[in-house]
Amino acid sequence: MRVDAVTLFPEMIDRPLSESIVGRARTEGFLELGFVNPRDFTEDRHRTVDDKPYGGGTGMVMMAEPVYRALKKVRKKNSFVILLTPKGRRFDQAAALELAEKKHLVFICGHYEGIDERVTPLADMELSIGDYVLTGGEPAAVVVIDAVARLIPGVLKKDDATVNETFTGGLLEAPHYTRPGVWRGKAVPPALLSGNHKLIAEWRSGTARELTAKERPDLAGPVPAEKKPGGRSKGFKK
Ligand code: 6GU
Repeated sequence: MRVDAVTLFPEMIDRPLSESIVGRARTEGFLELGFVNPRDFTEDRHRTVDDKPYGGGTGMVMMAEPVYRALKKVRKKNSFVILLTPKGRRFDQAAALELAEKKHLVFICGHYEGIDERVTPLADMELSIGDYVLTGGEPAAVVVIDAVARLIPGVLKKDDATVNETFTGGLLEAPHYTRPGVWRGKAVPPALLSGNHKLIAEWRSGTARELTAKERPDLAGPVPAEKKPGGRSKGFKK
């Protein structure tokens, strides 16, 4: 897959996606990642890419023309163009699976207060990674590209690593354990030590179901009747 990012800050995307699994996917050619900087498509002495918002207000707005020219440079017939913006469709695993089917993704990253609204029709999709505000689309691009890259066949060693995992089946995944069998008095669930593959699979699916019902009853998937809405998630317990 080829991915290009239209961004004023290519290093914000390039650096985090040079490590670990995605870094290797790039060196092995599963993922080609390129960058195009709107600043390189300006013509004034100061290479201006932003200006004050019409109607007043704080912050600066990215001008349409440099973004348009940068996009024009990388966009091909088969490109799927994604505008990263907090008002976009919420990114989730289903969206990652959709994007993993594309040959060429182009991400447009806004910065400052956003991009001139008139570039929006240039995109095939507007995407947000959640209901909070980032300084720009670049961290969101890292998140989306990471989630998509690991779905490219060959990127993960075991093909089924993406089959049983959290969200793909509409459930959270059962927890994982490794050696030692007893760590500081805490034992690994006996089913996992049984060597009985059927028992292990049953433990994992049962545990996944319970965990999802308790922590994320909002998730799709087979949810037990006793699901209780409004439960606070683990990370927020006092
Ligand atoms: Cl895609 N961009 C910005 N600036 N903030 C966000 C976002 C994107 N997704 C969530 N917050």
